Amino acid sequence: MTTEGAPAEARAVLAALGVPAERLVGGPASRTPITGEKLAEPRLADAAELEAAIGRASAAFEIWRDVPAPRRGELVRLFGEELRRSKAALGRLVTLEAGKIVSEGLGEVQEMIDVCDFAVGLSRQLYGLTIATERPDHRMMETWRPLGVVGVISAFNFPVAVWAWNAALALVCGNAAVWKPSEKTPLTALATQALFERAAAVFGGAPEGLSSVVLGGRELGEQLVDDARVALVSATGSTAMGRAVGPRVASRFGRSLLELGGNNAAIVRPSADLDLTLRAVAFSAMGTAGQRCTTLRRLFVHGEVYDNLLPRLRQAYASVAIGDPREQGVLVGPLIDGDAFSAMERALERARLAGATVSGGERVEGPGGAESFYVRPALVEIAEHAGPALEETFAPILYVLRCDDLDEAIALNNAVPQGLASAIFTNDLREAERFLSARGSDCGIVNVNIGPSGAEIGGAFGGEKETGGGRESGSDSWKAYMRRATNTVNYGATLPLAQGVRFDI
Ligand code: UN1
Repeated sequence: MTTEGAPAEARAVLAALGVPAERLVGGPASRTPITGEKLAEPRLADAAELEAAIGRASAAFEIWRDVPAPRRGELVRLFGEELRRSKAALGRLVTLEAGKIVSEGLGEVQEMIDVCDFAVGLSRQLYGLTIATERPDHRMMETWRPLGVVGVISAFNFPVAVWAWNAALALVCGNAAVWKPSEKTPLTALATQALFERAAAVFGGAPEGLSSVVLGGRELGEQLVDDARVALVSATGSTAMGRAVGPRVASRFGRSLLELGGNNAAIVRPSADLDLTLRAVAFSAMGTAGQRCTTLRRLFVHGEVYDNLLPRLRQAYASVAIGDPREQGVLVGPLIDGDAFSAMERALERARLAGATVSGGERVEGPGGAESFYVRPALVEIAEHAGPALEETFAPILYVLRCDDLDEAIALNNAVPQGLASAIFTNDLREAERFLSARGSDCGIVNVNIGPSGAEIGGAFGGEKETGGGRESGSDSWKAYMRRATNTVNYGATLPLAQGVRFDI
């Protein structure tokens, strides 16, 4: 497989996926983190273009909400087909644009396909309840209705899958979608939109503007957030971003679905299967170069197994293959940019000053010289749960702390502002159940004997506290994309009032 010519390859893939060449000129340079080379210059949208996109989406919604849900599912099914056909090409573009290793680039597209399949099934299962009523000859039920325009703001690290979680559900639920992707990953967004348009052409009759993408920066995001026609803003990114978005949407009584930062932990107990633990920790902490919101960032290891696990972990950190993510065997690709590297350096410096033992963390030579940022993942042994360990640094840093007492380990798991993902490694049923219980982990994702990252799409995805509280993807997350109407129907000839109230005129 070629390890050169990222710009040429990206251009070829974009053309094959149907992105018109004129979309790729006239804007700021978009670069690959693999080498730092420019891939294209996609033109950004201005305020008027976003205004028009929301207008088209609003008009599309008025048509789409009347299309029967299983028929809406057909469009999503066709989109899933396009994704299957173009999995290799789009996965490759994810690698080129976000720097993910090949199998993770493909995995990201698979996650899109999976959520399309899920949404297609869902399109025949948007169930409401029938509820017992206290009045004779009455029927009470709830029905779920489409919301309107859904604004999707997505992050660079899952440049297309997280949009697909939102869009696939939003569409089968009868909504229109407007997408503002990360400024760092515009090309995969344009390619995804082109595939969506192919599916819409095969479908025939999808209203124009049903799903669109607008490229731009913070101001464009703010405009999307503030527009009263956008019924739901689903935003994935930093807690700082969510802190800005949430109140703005709330102030106009819009809905928001926030999927923000995580500072995810795992607890290792004496009975843990250490081979399995090692592999799970390695993937969760070093995979995607530590740039998943579910990345394992803190590890609490029981003293009885500490001196067995840690040398093996240090060895894994010292030997993991880092480099060009297109190369076979490489497991850790580049950080997204120099800012990510600086943030990592700052966190490690603070840890060192606080007396931590740091292995790894140094810059590693990559294919692109100074313009790309490859690092050895850092294993940071700390004596105290403090300092940078309490913060989410979007880079591969794993803080390790010895902790014997399970209650204390659970308290530490919960002692950060975020509440996304967590795990325990144990073969002790009582410990596992305690971690899963109401007194256990306070996160949205609580696992046993698998790491905190790499969730399947069938479960509801998201977390508590500063993670934002939203749930996307599986289970009943679809309800966030609909409004519930409670309907009471009187099929009798009298008018009995609830609670026995009399009002005889
Ligand atoms: C994210 O990092 O924003 O569970 C999403 C996981 C992936 C999704 C991560 N399925 O790690």
